[in-house]
Amino acid sequence: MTILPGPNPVVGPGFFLDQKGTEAIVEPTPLSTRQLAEALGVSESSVKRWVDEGEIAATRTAGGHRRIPVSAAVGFMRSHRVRPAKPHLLNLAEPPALGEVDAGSCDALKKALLANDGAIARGIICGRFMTGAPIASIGDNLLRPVLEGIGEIWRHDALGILIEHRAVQSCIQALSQISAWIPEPAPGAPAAVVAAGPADPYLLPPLLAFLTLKECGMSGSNLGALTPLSTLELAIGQYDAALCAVSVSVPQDPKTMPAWNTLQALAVKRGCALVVGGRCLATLASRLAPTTQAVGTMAELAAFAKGLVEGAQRPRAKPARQKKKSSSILQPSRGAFRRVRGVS
Ligand code: B12
Repeated sequence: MTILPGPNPVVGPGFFLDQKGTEAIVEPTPLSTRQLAEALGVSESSVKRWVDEGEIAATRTAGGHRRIPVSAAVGFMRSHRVRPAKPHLLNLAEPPALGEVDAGSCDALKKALLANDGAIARGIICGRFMTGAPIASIGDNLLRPVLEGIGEIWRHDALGILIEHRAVQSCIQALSQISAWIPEPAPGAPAAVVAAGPADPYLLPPLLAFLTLKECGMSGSNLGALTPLSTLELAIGQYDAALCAVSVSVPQDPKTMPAWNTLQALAVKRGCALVVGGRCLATLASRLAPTTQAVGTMAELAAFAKGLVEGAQRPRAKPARQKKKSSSILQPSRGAFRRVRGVS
């Protein structure tokens, strides 16, 4: 695929059109201090000062001019809760509101997806991330309820399935953009492998789980939809994964249990935490081994992953003291893993 040079004025920086007119997401051109100042509605001298003080990561051109990667600008906005004054300069096509996820943003996103207005939809989703909402919150509180509403349309409208497919594509584009803004995990960060199982075509749940784990500082890979459980076993070995997250969005027949049992046994053997979640988790949860974590939301997955990452950062010479058992807090620990919370 050939990428045409320069940001496309319609789709904004970060989204480029290839020669067939298909949108492709590539590393956007870094911003000048003037461009970022204009987008944020602050003076250029403020931006230069933030760069010089190390608040915003930047490179220098051969001529000595500061250049700010879009990911660094997003990182600054997130950590300082800055709302862009001219969001369209940052690929946010007039988001109606910025900030944490609220009912207003759900309504606006649903409206944009129904109208097939991908740019507005992306602006709303990316806007939530830019101004500080964690990926988990975007998944649990924005995409999940909005798609639940969209999922009812097929019952009374033949266009329902078309609308669902289009909506999922717009969400994937926004999440792919966000993925580029999440800082790369530190060297040696614990790895995670994520997938939806065999016969499970749903793309958003594994993508959200992967980005949630990436935001928590884990490295690894999203194998996507329709992944045989035996492939996940191979991936756990290849990545030396500390965590394997499987999304279950289609009902699990008891006949699938042998494959699940093999995966569970392998995870225990390799000291890999196996976490399952998803809309159809109830069809599987009661048959899972006690070593497997069954969790309902991305927020719970994030809490679990944070514990794992913190545990991996602790110096090995000082083993963590045995914590008191809790009935409501997930307590991950690489190698010595136990279930402290489940779905009944
Ligand atoms: C998009 C969609 C499709 C698309 C999927 C496109 C794609 N490749 O992803 C297509 C068109 C293929 C499709 C097909 C079908 N679909 Co459909 N689909 C949906 C829809 C609208 C959205 C699903 C989605 O992505 N949601 C967004 C995600 C983020 O939300 P979520 O899955 O709930 O995930 C959250 C949690 O569960 C949790 N979670 C999920 N995974 C994991 C994993 C871990 C580790 C953790 C910790 C947490 C976690 O976190 C997420 C964020 O909170 C739903 C509506 C709905 N209520 O969900 C219907 C829906 C699931 N589909 C339904 C149906 C009936 C079908 C079809 C049978 C017929 C049809 N309508 O086309 C086929 C069957 C497909 C199959 N092989 O099984 C029904 C299912 C009804 C039921 N009883 O289960 C629903 C509920 C629509 C409805 N109201 O009738 N569908």
